[in-house]
Amino acid sequence: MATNDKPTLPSPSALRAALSTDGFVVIRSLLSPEKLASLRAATASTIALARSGAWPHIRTVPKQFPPWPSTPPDDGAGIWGVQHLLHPDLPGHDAYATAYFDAGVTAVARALLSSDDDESNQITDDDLVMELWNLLVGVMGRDFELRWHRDDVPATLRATDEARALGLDAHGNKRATPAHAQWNLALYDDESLVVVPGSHRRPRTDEERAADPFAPELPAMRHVRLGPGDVVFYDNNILHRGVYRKGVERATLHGSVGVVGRTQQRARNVLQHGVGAWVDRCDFGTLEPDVRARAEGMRERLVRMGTEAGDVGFYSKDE
Ligand SMILES: O=C(O)CCC(=O)C(=O)O
Repeated sequence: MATNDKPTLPSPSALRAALSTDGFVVIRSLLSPEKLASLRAATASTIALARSGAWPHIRTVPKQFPPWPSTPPDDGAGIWGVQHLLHPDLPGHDAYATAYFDAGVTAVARALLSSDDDESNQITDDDLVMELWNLLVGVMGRDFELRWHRDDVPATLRATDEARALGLDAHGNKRATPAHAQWNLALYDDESLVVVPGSHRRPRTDEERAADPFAPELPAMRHVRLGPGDVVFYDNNILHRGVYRKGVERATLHGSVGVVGRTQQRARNVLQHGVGAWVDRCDFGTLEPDVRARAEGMRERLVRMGTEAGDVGFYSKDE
């Protein structure tokens, strides 16, 4: 597998087939060693800043869903994530912008958001919308686990409503091409993400419904094992969870990108994370000209989408 600036990617059809069948697709060594080194240096500083309480946009243990407090908990439980890597006030935001708008990452996203069946439904850079770019970090205070969940489908739904919310037709196929792509890009070995392959295409089984939300085992579940520079793109409505062991080094970039014109639900999801408060001030001046052009276009489309979506509030899947 190539580890230079132009990694060898599976074909667009192969990427879509894997995502469609399994609900996730792993691409090895997407990052060059140089980019990996630069991102590791940036994340070391960012993690120290966030753990010290000097960066307010964090995910705190033991809270799974937003909104999170703006300081780490007093009891030493610590943080499990850092939000808003493209925020202009975050030192290192330019390194994170380079990775978010990276040619390889966006090529995979474009492939996954395009259609096999419809020649006219091929996504270009001009269709992409900037969304979320966060960092998932190792927990230091104690072990921590996320419950089994789908990001956009509540666990309270009955099977027929769950199938509808998953966008499935009567044959279990997705009705529409996806509105966004989501990925984890690991800077160190990472096996925190656990998924049930294929579960994005069906309601939960009776066994899954009856299971403890923190069940350590579900039938056919799989730990997604990533090495440094590997990326997993996944359907965010696959049944999944995170399992974090105290003291394990983790710096995994966690992002999503949308498509212009595909559902307002995404605007709500993006804006609930507070991106609207700073997106106007993003600084992409240090990016290479082609990457900068892509970045400015994606940012502009987010601003437009935010304006059209109107007011949004936080929601909590804890409720
Ligand atoms: O830690 C992970 O990779 C999973 C994170 C996750 O499930 C989430 O943020 O909803």
